[in-house]
Amino acid sequence: MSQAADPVKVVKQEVGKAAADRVRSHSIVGLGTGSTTAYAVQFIGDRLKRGELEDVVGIPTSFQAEVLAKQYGIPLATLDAVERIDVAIDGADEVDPQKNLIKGGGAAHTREKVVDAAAESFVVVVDSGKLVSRLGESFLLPVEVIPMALAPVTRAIANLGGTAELRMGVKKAGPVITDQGNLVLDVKFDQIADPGELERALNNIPGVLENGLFVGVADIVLVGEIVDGQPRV
Ligand code: ABF
Repeated sequence: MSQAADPVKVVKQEVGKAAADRVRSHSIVGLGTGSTTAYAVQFIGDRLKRGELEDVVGIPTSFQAEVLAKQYGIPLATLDAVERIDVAIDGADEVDPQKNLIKGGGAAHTREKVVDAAAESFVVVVDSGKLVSRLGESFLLPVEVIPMALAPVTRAIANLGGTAELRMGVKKAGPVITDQGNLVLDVKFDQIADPGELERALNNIPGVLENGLFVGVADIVLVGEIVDGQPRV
């Protein structure tokens, strides 16, 4: 008996496809990280293969994005080789009504913010479970920290009202290490009243490289959900 399709997977596929369908030929595309964006990368590759698209160049935001793009045949470039990014497609962990985001569940938010913020159009791809009324409700805020500054940064975050926890790897054998060779703190704030102010305050702490608040960066948010048993974007 065939297994019923996982509805979350179906929704991720649909929203990834909707984002891939927005890509035009002769464009430079920022390729995000995460399972939803992975479908967008796959569908862009499919469109290239079918000849629906031509002359697309990808700018990966992580090693994972680079591997996926190569797997699906999307030519890649680095930021110093392009003059612009036409569109960036990326996931998120939380989206608020103002299209502000928390990202970094995949520990890739530093390169993601560089690419997403540089894009003419930043398209976010999420399932409806990521929608929140206020950031920080359901997801800890990731903060990338250089290893030698872990202790003072943890104290400085506490002074901002946050409780920081070092992100450990899957087997808890050691901490997660970012593509830049740094550590990630996951921070609980009781409430994030002003995401823009907190984003600036965190990045102003010596030793913090980047945090997962993306305020005023997203242009379009594509939300996938199941309606009457059918996936809808
Ligand atoms: C990445 O996508 C991360 O910034 C974010 O945490 C993640 C969301 O992944 P998924 O689409 O798998 O939920 O960009």
